[in-house]
Amino acid sequence: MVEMTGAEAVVEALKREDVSVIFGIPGGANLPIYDELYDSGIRSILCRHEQSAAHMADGYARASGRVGVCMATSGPGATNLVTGIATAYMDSSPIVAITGQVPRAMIGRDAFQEVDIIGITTAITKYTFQPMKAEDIPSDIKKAFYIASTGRPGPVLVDIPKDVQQEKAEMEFPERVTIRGYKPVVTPHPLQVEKAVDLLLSAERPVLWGGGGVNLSNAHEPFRKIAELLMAPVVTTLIGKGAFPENHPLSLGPIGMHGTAEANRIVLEADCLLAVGVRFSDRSTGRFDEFCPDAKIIHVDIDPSEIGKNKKVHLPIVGDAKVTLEQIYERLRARIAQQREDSPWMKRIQEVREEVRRNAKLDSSNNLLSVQVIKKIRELLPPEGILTTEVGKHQMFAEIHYKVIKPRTWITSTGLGTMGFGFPASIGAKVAKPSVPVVDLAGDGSFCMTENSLAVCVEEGIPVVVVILDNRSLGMVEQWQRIFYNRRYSSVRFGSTPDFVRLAEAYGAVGIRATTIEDFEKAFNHALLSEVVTVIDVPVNPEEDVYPFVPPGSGLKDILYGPEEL
Ligand SMILES: Cc1ncc(C[n+]2csc(CCOP(=O)(O)OP(=O)(O)O)c2C)c(N)n1
Repeated sequence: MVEMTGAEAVVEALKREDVSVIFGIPGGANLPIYDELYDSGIRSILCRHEQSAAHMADGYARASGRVGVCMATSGPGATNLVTGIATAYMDSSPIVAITGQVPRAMIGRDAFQEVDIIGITTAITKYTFQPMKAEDIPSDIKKAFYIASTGRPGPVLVDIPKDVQQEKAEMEFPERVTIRGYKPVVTPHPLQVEKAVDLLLSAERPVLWGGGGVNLSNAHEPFRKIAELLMAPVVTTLIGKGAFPENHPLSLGPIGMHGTAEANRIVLEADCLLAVGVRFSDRSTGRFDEFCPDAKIIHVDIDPSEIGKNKKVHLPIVGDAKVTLEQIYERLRARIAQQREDSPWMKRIQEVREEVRRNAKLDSSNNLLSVQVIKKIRELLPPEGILTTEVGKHQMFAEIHYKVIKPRTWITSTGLGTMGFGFPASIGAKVAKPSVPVVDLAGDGSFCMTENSLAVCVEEGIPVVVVILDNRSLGMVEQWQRIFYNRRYSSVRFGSTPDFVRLAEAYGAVGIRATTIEDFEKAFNHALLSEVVTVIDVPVNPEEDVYPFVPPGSGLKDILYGPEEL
């Protein structure tokens, strides 16, 4: 037991969690904590907007696999975090958000900068804490980190009234915490594993489907080994890119609205689907009733509430993806006599690939500057380099054309689809992995939402590279208005956009404009070596559209290869 203030206890508890960096903005209600941070040795990155602070913590978490921490004051500071917290929640990213609250006696009295952030975030956090006594802080923070990082990861909020931060108490820092009613099941039931092995062995057309859960539990190796043993093609979700190397011969890429044509075609032909750490989101499956109609579906997930939520499955397995896949692999290996290299299934996959290639004649996307830039980034960025994206057409182009080779090198907002996420997330990723190059692929609309984080990069010496595919419009929405609303462009074209080169320079960053692929290559190589954040503005044609795609409300089989089919 040691006597200290609540604020001292917060910082001590963070140190005990090995927190080396926090992203945030101070204000009246969290000043005691910021005062303790002053000489704590923890790096405190001063953000320019709390939304970005939460995205930075999220990017840090996704790149490193550790918990990211963000901080805000009460009221508007706390509400500004909300989009970032919801983004992390939808993509199961472990962050701890610490907010200041008005003093206890003022709660519920409409005090200055008071907001019920616990009430507001209950639906978008895994859990929330509001310590009402200073002595509760050490265990509440310990629990917050434990809950955020175990089971299905997610955001946890700790809201601390200002006078609790100032109060002195005898503190006890627990080494371990147990929480009643919270016991994530890590080890799968052996009978279910055995049944999965039976199903996979009796399948003629098995497909593996990897989601964010494979990345979160670092299950890449057993996932790959099962695919190779079964000679089964692998598809992923959008967030699951990186679960399996996309340059592997068995990889077909992601399924879904903007998945690859071959992945969308083949998954529907499966007679057995091993779905790992996916949530069967409508964006991936299209119409639920038309998704994999003939397949026996095995669903592995650590979160039991995911099982059967959107799609009935034949074999649920609750467990950690890595532990479960390792067990499935061991049992499969013991029972497989020979690999199925020239099975009819492998021949069929080849056939579909060739057919898609022929159809791709309709798809002019290979000639588009956006796609050329994305392929060039892949060519020039080492496999361990990290790409974050914003949300829009550029993201969907990247979903199809950017091959993710290594785990945790692809960071994008999939569940919430948050514009303005990618740039701050790239900053968090670079802080987590300073020695690897980090690039944010942006649309001009998205970048304008959080561009003020350029100041953070310059001040803190965080040299990320931002590539803007600049179509001077809200491109994704414009494409939909072009296709589904008869070219009635309602509030999607920007009459005025900043000159991004001069905008970057105004912040003390480097700005470069590239109008050809050759210019881009030069600018990008230069940016990779730069010690200052660089913004490369690439003007592109607003009418470069993303194909193939599955229209909303359709099944995956209704994929469109090009505008000719509309
Ligand atoms: C915060 C937020 N607001 C609105 C949307 C809806 N939305 C989805 S894509 C998009 C356009 C994105 O434009 P831009 O960032 O320029 O990328 P582009 O599509 O042009 O590549 C919009 C407005 C969103 N996803 N997020």
